[in-house]
Amino acid sequence: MAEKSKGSASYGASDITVLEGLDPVRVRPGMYIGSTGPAGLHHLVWEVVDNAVDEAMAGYCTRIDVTILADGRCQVVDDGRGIPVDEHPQYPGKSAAEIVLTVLHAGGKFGGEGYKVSGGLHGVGVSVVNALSKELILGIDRDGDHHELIFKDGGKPQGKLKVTGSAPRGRTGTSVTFAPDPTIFEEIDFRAQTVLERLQIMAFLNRSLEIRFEDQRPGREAKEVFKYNGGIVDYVRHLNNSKESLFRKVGFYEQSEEGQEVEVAFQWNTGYYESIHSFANGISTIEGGMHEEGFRKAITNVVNRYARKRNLLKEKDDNLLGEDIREGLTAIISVRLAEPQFEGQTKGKLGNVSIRSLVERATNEKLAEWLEENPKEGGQVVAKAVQASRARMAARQARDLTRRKNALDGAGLPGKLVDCSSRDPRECELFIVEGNSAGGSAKDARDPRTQAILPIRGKILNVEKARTDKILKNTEIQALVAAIGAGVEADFDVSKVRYDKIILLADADVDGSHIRTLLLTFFFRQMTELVNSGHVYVAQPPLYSTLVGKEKSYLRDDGAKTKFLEQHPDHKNEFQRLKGLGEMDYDELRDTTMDPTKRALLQITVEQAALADEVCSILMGDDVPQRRHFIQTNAKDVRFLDI
Ligand code: 0RA
Repeated sequence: MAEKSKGSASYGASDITVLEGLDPVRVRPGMYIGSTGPAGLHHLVWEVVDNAVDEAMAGYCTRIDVTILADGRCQVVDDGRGIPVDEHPQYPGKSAAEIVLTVLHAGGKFGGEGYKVSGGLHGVGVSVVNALSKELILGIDRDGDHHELIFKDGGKPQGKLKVTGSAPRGRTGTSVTFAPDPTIFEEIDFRAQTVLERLQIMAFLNRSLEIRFEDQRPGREAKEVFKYNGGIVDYVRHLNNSKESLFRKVGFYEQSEEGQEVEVAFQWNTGYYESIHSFANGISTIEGGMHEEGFRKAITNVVNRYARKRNLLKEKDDNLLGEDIREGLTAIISVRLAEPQFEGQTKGKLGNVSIRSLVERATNEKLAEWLEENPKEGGQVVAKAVQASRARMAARQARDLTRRKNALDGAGLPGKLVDCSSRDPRECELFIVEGNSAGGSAKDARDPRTQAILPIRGKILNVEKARTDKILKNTEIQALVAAIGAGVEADFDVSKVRYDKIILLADADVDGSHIRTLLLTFFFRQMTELVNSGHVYVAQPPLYSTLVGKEKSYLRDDGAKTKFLEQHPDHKNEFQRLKGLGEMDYDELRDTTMDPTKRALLQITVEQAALADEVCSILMGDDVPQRRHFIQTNAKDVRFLDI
């Protein structure tokens, strides 16, 4: 912190800037953007885009252009009012724009009435982006003038905001062009797919806002325009596109009261999973919260009341449970409120109690109205829920059966599990291995104290196409559930998981890839918490081996092979493609894939549950042309596939 100047007269604006400067951001970037890895890098983009979206929400911006420039910098241009350029009352001699870019949390501090900050992913402000950039160029079109100010080396202004020309005719707006600081971030390469996914969701959540994306990097050129006049109705349609919808219509209602508003869009599909995705001020609330609670409570009431009124549920019948009603439901709940409280492990849970009653009231009134007005669809919803309740009872029997069988089985562990000796879950790992022969080498390669092996025979059941009762009768799935030891589906309790890491180990070929996808789908659908809390990993056995002198080198993929050739320009041996895990000796398998000190694991994360949901449906569902298209366009994306 700056020492206070002695002469009182010299205590002025510059001292304040020192006190409130950007250094803390550079000292602890993680506190402001979560990490300095790829997620943190992309937060920079979200922060700038969120500012522009706020301007759109305030009603002043209709279009946002996000461009990754040829040199790798990111540029965000909006057609809002433009950040104010006049002198800031509290900072004599400095423009408001300079303050917004150099003072933490300055974004909403002025403008009084005019500017209510709402989004801002973490509300940290665009000054954080400036602090973590090697260079940032701010452009503002306002009052007919084009203004510019350049910042360098973590947000140092290079002079004052200046008029450098006139604004294009009638244009107002802000442009921010920034180059992330390579000394702060592990890597500074923006991933187009990540940016696109986020921009599309932004466009869904902000009806009629046009968001354009362009990648100008050589060899990676791409362009995309997102604009949805239906808003979240279009979002629901999009999500159900990969599924068979129960009816054509998508329902919608909204309600607002002082300081907060809710929008809901919904449609059922013929599948067995619920996919309710909720957002608060455009931020995904992956852990749910008050808005989801209000919705769930009300939809259960409304549908039961409706079913009884129409005599689709008789007096003697039990009420339908919420889970019966939500089977196959795709819904988006989007709320906006003044001071969102994000809680929970990943700050993905909305804590504001007042929003619960708003969503509950809105759903009670308006969903009931929708059912009255759409009797055909209403009947279909009830019929599906009744079927689901019957399946639920059958599933309970299957689950009880599984439990009883396990109880008879001594410790309740499946016979083919080769368990580890440690009983401390924090250090234990479970390798799920495809095929018996690979299972054999994995057994020899493991550290028997901390590493357990569960061989899986052939392809497991595709859980996307079966209801819970059938899923639980499958022996491979029973073995998985028993080995992990934390129950399944509604009964799943992540605190009981017997291993810290659940690692999928399958061949690097098409079959292995299919097995991996089936397993990931199973975990995502039936043990969602396991995935969300980061327990699931994919092992990465090498794809190539080659001899360097007498030493065998292993290379994970084509990228590693290319790098190897760059480092060994004189390398003459033709590379060997490893076909399967079974081909490796146990010591090779240990050294390349299993030994915690040498291996590289891929952690499975679900940044956007809606997206993972969609991917599961596409990969495991019935729509073959759509699946083919997905695989062709995403084949290089190692997160899910490596065909
Ligand atoms: C403060 C006050 C006003 C607008 C903005 C900030 C503003 C910030 C950003 C960041 C990206 N695009 C932006 N657009 C606007 C209100 C200005 C007024 O009252 O005219």
